[in-house]
Amino acid sequence: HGQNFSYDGDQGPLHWGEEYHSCIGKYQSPINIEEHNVKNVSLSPLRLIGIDNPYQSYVTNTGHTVMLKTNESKAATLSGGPLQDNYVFEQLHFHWGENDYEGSEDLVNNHSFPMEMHAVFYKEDYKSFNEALNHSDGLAILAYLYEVSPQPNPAYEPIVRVLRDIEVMGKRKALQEPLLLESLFVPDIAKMQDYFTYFGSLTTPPCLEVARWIDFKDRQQLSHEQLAAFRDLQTPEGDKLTHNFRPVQPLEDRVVFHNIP
Ligand code: SG4
Ligand code: ZN
Repeated sequence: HGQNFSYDGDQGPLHWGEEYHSCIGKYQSPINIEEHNVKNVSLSPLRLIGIDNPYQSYVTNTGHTVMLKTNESKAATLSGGPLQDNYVFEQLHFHWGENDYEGSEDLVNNHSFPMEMHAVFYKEDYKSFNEALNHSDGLAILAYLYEVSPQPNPAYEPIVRVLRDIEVMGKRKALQEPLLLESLFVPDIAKMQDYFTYFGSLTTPPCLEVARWIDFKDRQQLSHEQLAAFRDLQTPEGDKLTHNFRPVQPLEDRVVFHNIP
């Protein structure tokens, strides 16, 4: 359950709502963030704790994305900013497109980016990720957007290097070295408080409306070759997973906030 979907055709995003009713809900993600239409706010500092220790980590080809988890159950906690409580790191994963001109889920001023990373956290009080999915304040998701650079980004090389070993759906592979989440989550501490935030959903079925999204304005860089490595992963059908982003959804009556550092 929850795996019975794809990014094209009969089971593509336009049909998700037939089986998963939340996918036609009012507060869906992703969205187009229009910078002229955000509400500026000054929230308490967003805090990420525990990310300065390296943790043994592994990646899995889920058939819909490549997902990274650590062997540590509380590798990192997130709090502050728009959040009322502590949120525990569960997993991170990526969304990409078939070329370097599309692939991100959220858009900014209708502009699409070649990749987006989601770091998913669940509310600590709910004890488990699955229990958190039953509550509208269950998840907090950090979203990172990428641009193409001539040089590879060394912080992502440990992940890119093992992708060839997990091309088939269901394959899993440990990273060679313990991973410092800080290198992915806080590339530049000076820019960490500059983000957009809004309430929305999971961007895949079952599209539950349980997520506080935090989209950093800072862009990270990946080379064309690093991006291309993701497109060689395979779908459940054994085709190439060339793209795995959901189209943007109506904002409806939601407000997107911009935190001014
Ligand atoms: C990806 O397919 C993840 O691998 C899923 O994680 C995740 O589902 C799904 O995206 C939706 O998450 O941040 N894009 S998103 O809104 O976290 C969940 C798993 O399948 C439920 C574990
Ligand atoms: Zn995602």
